Amino acid sequence: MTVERTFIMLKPDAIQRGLAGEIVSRLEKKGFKLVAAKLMRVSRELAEEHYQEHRGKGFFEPTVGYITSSPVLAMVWEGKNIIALARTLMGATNPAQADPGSIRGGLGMDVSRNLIHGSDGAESAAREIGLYFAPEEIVGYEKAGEEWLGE
Ligand code: IDP
Ligand code: MG
Repeated sequence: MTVERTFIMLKPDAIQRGLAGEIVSRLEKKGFKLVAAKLMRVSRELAEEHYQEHRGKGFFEPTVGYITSSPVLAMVWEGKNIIALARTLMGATNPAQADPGSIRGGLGMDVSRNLIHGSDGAESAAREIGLYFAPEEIVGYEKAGEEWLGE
């Protein structure tokens, strides 16, 4: 396991429903380290770039509309094997099928409002972090208790 960084975004429904604290808390309790965060409105151009792999699919336009409809909380989190671990914590894309203990499965009901985005691999993590953050916005630091998270 190597230390990785992943791009995690709380989508407009998470902010509007007042679930940002709950979701950030789950990420913190897992042991992940927050290294960048900003509340922002995603432009259509950025949303289309973010979801470029889905261009042409039926849910592309609605997803771009959803992501640009209201502010999001864009973040970079760091940890050993975090890309895969964060995907597990988030749960399946469709909250109706996600494990009820997961963020999507526990807090959401419908695939069109699934609360959270997390990078699905090392390449997409690097690409998405670069889309949303300038290098100087990412803040590395020593976090208390890191020695208790693994060997
Ligand atoms: P992921 O977010 O779990 O990686 P993807 O398949 O990459 O899932 O889809 C990107 C996003 O597009 C989803 O998180 C969700 O917001 C939206 N989406 C995917 N499939 C559907 C669908 O069938 N209906 C509505 N929205 C969808
Ligand atoms: Mg995806």
